Amino acid sequence: MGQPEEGGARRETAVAASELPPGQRLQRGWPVTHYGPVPRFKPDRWDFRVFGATADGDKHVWNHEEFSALPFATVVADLHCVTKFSMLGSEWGGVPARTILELAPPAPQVTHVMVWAEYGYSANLRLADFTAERTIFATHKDDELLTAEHGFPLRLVVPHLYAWKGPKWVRGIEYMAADRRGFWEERGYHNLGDPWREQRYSYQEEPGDGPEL
Ligand SMILES: Nc1nc2c(c(=O)[nH]1)N[C@H]1C(S)=C(S)[C@@H](COP(=O)(O)O)O[C@H]1N2
Ligand SMILES: [Mo]
Repeated sequence: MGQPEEGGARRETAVAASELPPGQRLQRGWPVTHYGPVPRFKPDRWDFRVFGATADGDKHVWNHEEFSALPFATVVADLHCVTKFSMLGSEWGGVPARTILELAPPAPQVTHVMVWAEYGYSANLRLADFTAERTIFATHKDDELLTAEHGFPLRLVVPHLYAWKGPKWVRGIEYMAADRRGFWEERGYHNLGDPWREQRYSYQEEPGDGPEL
């Protein structure tokens, strides 16, 4: 026997060559990677806020029950950590970022968003990255509710960017009329974070890629 295992190994090599961004390797299982402690979910205190330059000038707030009632969708996407491991082909379930944009539209001058999470973690995105078809606020992965370590009750998944651009334990979105660096973008990571262009570190940035450091 042993035939299936060989087949498996061959497939993995093929996957690594054709589907992984440069410098990434395939990861078995799902490691937990983040800075700081895992927050405890308090359902009665949890809310999701859209603020900053909204079209109507108001802050939009959903409590957990209201957020859970928003239309559910799924997206198949890979996760690429800048520390070089990738996890391929997960099915993320939750609320598409586009749904939030329709319910709480940004003002015309908005060019970027800051995604805010528990304990002040943040990640900045160009509006186009946020409105991308597959960007999703995930509550589920592969039909199972997220665990606390993986971001329960809500994490952002931005399939086409490195995973630090998708905060776990996300609590809100700030609409911005100019770019501003988030948590890792201020600490040496690339302002844009495209894994296919291997935009890992801020020293690789070209003029126009981000605000002055
Ligand atoms: N709030 C928060 N979200 C975060 C991080 C973090 O430090 N804090 N780390 C990011 C990084 S670098 C990665 S690779 C992924 C890891 O997600 P996982 O632990 O579910 O694999 O979460 C991202 N989201
Ligand atoms: Mo990461």
